[in-house]
Amino acid sequence: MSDEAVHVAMFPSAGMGHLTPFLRLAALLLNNHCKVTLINPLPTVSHAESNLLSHFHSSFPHLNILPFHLPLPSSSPPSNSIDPFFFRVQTLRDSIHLLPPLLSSLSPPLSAFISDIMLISPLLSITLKLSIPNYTLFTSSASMFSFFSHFPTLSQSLSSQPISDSDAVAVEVPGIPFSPLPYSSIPPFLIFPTTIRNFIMEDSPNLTNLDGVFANTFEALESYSLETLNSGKVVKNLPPVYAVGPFVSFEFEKESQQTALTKWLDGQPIGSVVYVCFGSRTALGRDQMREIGNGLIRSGYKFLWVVKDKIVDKEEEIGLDEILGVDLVEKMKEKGLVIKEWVDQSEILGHKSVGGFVSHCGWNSLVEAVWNGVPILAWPQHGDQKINAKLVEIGGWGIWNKNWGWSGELVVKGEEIGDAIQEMMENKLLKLKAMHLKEEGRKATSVGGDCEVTIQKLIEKWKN
Ligand code: BUP
Repeated sequence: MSDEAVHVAMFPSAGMGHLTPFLRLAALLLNNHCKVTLINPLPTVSHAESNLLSHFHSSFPHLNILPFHLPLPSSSPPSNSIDPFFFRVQTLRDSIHLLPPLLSSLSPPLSAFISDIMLISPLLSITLKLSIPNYTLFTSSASMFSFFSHFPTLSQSLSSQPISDSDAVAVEVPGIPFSPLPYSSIPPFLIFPTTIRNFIMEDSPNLTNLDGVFANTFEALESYSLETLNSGKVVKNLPPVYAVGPFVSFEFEKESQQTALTKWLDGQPIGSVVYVCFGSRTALGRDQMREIGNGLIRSGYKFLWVVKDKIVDKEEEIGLDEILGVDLVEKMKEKGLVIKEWVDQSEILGHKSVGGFVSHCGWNSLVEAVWNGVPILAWPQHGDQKINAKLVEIGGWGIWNKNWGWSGELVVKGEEIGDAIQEMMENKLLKLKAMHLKEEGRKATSVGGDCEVTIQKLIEKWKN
């Protein structure tokens, strides 16, 4: 069988935090002469997703895009507060029965199917029927994957009653290097009955039916979790977890309007700029954003801050003056750049003038920071982010002030933020650790490194 006959279908779910790693893995497979079919649910939720897909297709014209037109959802989101990306996951799961006729037209026959973790249960009946080896790409840390795998067992001991001191109460989670995990670090939507919790309760037991799990991580970053997962100590009969990270950004991710940013960064001294971004789906409250502005000024460092006012970019319509207030915008002018547009974050983190990253600890952002040796001021907001923040802290390449809580729990004051930024920027040990991980990450992706060897072995396996 020729390499080209290895045909992999990939099915991401919603949001840039999921689409980006899928496309980075797709690029790895395409560069290794696989045929890739990308299932593309339409319409996309955000502009950022449509733009990235179109850039990707221009870079890889031989990518086969399979449009998957979704029916209108049978119900509207229960309230305005629901995250539209979560709602999309629900629609995808409800629509999966429409996929088989589209798959049957694919040629050559599929060698493997790689789907988002949130889609594995509804997809299983299809892939099992068609006898296609079934993989998932887990888009968060291996620690978080341990949590996900162990969740049905863990859920039995979780109290749905509010706990008065949620830092003091902790639960054991095999595979997490800092277990026991305090209650306060468990994603709140998994403690109480929610749709996402129901999905995980359904999906987690199905992990043992998969052929493998891809993870955007590497030995030096998460050796404990990888070892524990792969030795069956988290869940018996779990399929292999393949560490194929750190995923690197590709040419298709370059943003044309970035030139002005790069020019500004070029003019700053090495390691002097703080980069601030809370990911593609976190819109902080305006009070909190104004405190961040004050904190950045107080820190005394130059900064590049990506502001998001709405969860979905299609709804961003209000200018910075209104979001942050004219006075603050004016005061910040000489000290840094504040932008509302999508930026090429990987390129920013790779710029020599960037010395620290105030991050929500989305996994892609953290891996991009590692790739570039940039220390972190962790400020987790939702979901998996406290688990990821703790990994940064124990790895010694960032700091985390746990009193800052989850998004919206309290408004952290500018003084505290400014002081924490100074601490991150001035702590030489953080930089040393970050640089060490950078070197290890580069080894993992170099010729003969873990990432390349694993991908090559899997491609060989799929040929047979
Ligand atoms: Br905003 C923004 N440019 O302007 P995470 C984000 N990104 O390149 P999230 C940009 O989006 P989940 C921007 O580099 C990363 O690859 C960033 O993923 C990129 O967080 C991605 O870090 C964001 O995992 O997703 O968006 O909260 O909730 O799935 O973790």
